[in-house]
Amino acid sequence: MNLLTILIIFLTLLLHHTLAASDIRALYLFKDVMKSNTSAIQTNSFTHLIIFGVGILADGNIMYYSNTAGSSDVQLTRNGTYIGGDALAAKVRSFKTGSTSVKRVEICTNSNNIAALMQSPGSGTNTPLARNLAVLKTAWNLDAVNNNDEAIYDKASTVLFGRMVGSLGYKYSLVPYTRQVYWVDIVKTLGTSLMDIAYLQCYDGGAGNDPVAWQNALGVKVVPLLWVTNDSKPVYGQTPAQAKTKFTTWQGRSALGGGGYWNEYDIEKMGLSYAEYGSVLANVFR
Ligand SMILES: *[C@@H]1O[C@H](CO)[C@@H](O)[C@H](O)[C@H]1NC(C)=O
Ligand SMILES: *[C@@H]1O[C@H](CO)[C@@H](O)[C@H](O)[C@H]1NC(C)=O
Ligand SMILES: CC(=O)N[C@H]1CO[C@H](CO)[C@@H](O)[C@@H]1O
Repeated sequence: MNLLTILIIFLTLLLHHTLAASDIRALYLFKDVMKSNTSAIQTNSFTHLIIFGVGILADGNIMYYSNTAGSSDVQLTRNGTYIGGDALAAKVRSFKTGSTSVKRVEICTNSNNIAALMQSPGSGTNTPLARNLAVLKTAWNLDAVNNNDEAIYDKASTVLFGRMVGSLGYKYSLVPYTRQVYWVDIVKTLGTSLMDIAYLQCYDGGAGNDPVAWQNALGVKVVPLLWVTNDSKPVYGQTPAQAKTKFTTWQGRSALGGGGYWNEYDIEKMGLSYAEYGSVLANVFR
């Protein structure tokens, strides 16, 4: 073999590895991050954390809604200033620091107020919403905004908002459970360098979803999500062994982006093991 052949083989393998990377191991954080077990979250193979319950108000300010007994809602921004407190900022920043497997932290928002805000005052980077998202990104050291629209599905405002968060340096991920045609259109319009990950709900309303079919349709890496054992909708709960079977079957059919779980509140409430759920992901997705 001459050097050129070796180089071509090397580059082909590198490209294949890049395209085939299936190493996203996601965990949705439903419980107040001030109350959940940070060190367990950091040390059990999870690479992508998505903080649930971040909401956008009609005036463009941002809230962190408590889903945890004994916690209260926290207003995070006021007119372009971070007011969520140093302790909360330090907590979120800590996920990616020290001894940790975490590489990316996202905030998960629904689409309330987005259409009205994109109408007025618009999607410019000097609007209150853009300035609030910019200061929050810095305060929390965030990487992405996760679009959890399950109700509004307005393409025009979603595209404007997506480009706005992109211009602030965020990635813009999605987490659908239904409406594949709508999401294919959104991904196609925004492009996969901005919309780079599709977490896919494969429980509850999305229990029938096939992540391989979604990945083929969307043209972006799909990360199927399973719901851990829980007492809220027990029928959708998956033990680590059940999750391993599902993830292994999907991954055997086609290389996915990775896998993940909804959610750490149930892991703690039900006395489950972060290590067992994390090692299933570490085993199947690398
Ligand atoms: C957090 O999880 C670790 C295991 O990763 C455990 O050793 C520790 O006791 C837990 N802390 C609390 C406060 O539950
Ligand atoms: C919001 O901030 C802008 C820019 O700093 C300032 O011009 C404006 O007066 C502020 N509005 C309020 C209500 O504080
Ligand atoms: C408390 C409770 O009902 N937990 C259930 C959560 O989901 C799993 C899987 O379906 C059940 O085995 C548990 O009993």
